[in-house]
Amino acid sequence: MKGTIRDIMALGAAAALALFASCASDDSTGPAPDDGDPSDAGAIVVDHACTDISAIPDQAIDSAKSSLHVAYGHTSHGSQLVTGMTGLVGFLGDLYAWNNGGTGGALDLKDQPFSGAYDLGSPDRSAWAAATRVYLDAHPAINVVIWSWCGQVSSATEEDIDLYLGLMSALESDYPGVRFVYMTGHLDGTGLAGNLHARNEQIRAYCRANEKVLYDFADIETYDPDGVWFGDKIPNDACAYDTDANGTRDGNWAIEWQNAHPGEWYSCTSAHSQPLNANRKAYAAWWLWARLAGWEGPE
Ligand SMILES: [Ca+2]
Repeated sequence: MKGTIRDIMALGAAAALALFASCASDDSTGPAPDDGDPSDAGAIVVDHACTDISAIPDQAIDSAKSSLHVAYGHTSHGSQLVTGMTGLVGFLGDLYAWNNGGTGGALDLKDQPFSGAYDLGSPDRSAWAAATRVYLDAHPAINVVIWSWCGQVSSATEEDIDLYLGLMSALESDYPGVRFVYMTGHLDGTGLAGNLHARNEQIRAYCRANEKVLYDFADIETYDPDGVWFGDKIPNDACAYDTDANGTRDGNWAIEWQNAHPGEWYSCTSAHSQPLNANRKAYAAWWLWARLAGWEGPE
């Protein structure tokens, strides 16, 4: 199985390059030349603009289910992806089925399969990388590895993030048949002037410059489904924000949107947050899986 995903990605290299800055298909300059270098597949950035699950063709969902074998390490915040994905099956049907092993045509997603580490910062900032190597060596069919943060980006130094990025890149070098998905850290209410934002920007810049795969957790939870941005309103992981710029959070965009749009979202577990946030994490997760399986994005 090794190399499968890379091969698929190479086929879509030109389109992927054109899409690297955004999920939307805004390719007005034509496809970039494909020089045949599989390392030139381009960045995949999955952010708030990648939350329209209806834009993902069923065929792309099926391709993800038939070709991907995902290992996902996370703690509570990161669980939003999988609790959202579980709820999604009840909301939109078995097309979006997933389980450990991929039985019945479902996506094969190993939830928390790693030993010795819990997330990107627990028990320390490097144990996850060692745990990943042990796991991959014993499970060569895995072709996607994704790890989330708990709150450790908030307290990270620039050097801490450099360590993360370096460990990820080393894994990519040593396991060329595996796609490694980077993540930003969840919102913490410190706003655009906070350390979290600076460190997330560091992760984003690195991923774009080095054509990585990024699931932009913080960006996804900074917008409501209508595209309204709350980034300058000190939003936190619960989707609470400051409606009147007095420095105190007094609104909640997810609860407000849920109340205004009955039937357009589904109830599900959403650790530290509202169901809508996990809904959108699930939509973006499927966008990620589809892109990793070769989907080039919406027409
Ligand atoms: Ca306020």
